[in-house]
Amino acid sequence: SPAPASASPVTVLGLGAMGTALATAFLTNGHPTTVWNRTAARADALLPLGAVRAEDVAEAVEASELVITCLLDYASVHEVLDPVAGRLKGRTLVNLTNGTPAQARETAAWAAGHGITYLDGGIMAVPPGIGTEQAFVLYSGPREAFDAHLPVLERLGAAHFAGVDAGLAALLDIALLSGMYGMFAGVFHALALVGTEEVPAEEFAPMLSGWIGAMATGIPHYARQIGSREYADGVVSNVAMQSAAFGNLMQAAEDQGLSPELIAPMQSLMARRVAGGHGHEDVTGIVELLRKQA
Ligand code: FVH
Repeated sequence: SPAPASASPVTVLGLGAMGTALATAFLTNGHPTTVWNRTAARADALLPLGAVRAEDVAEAVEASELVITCLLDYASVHEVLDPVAGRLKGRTLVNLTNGTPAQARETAAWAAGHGITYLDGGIMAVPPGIGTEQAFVLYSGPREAFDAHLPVLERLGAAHFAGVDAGLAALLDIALLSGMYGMFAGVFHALALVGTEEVPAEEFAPMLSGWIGAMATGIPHYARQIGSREYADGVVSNVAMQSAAFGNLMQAAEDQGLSPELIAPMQSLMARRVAGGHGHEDVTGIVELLRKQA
């Protein structure tokens, strides 16, 4: 009979900052954990926690039915796994390496061709967050494989099943990261801008955090407009007004000796949308200009 979930063995391939955090979460929850890393010394810190260091990838793969990869990119995943594809047959591979939906689907097809059960995943946490309430991980692939390994996967953080299409976890992951980097762009520009007048960034930070949080409450409204492509629904601040105000953001950056390159793309998109006769609509309409057929 299968081992109880609490004792299920796991193999972790890749012991960078994230792979080490994953292995630590399994070890501290009592899972027999076999680890492998290209640079073997990175396993040293896990040995006192009970990790078993495999001599090579083949040995690591054969140690567990559940094999987790967390490597730099999909090229390194294939570099590591292609030579041991035969040994992975009949096992479940959960690939938590960041990548695109296309890479996830290509790897799922590769796995299917070798008789490997494949779940693709996207980790929405930084390494110190793994195993805490802040962490969640997206998975896509066969539902039964996700369900079967859920008690183990939940050691890492909340497990969210994105769908049976292997590319969906990566799609959501990339979308969430896109939101994060867009936020970073505006926030970093704002912190640099106040610094041009020697306003300490640390003093300004709480005001900025509160503002960003308040603006984020509009996301469901924006989602309705973008989902329906009805950009005139429920407009509070039309894009013609916002475009005019945005000119001040650009001018202030120049006046203060700051490059506007983190925020500049919004200006041209808004101006194009207004020029196209959509000035009365909401700013969300700029996504129409992003679609390739536009
Ligand atoms: N760290 C984070 O904040 C983010 C959070 C969200 C998820 N990402 C993704 O997780 C993947 C791993 O990220 P990481 O933080 O562990 O990255 P590194 O510390 O740089 O470790 C990279 C590991 O990959 C190994 N590696 C690289 N190239 C190869 C290769 N050709 N063959 C075999 N292994 C390779 C590397 O090995 P070594 O340099 O120690 O020998 C590390 O184990 C990543 O997709 C993030 O986007 C993290």
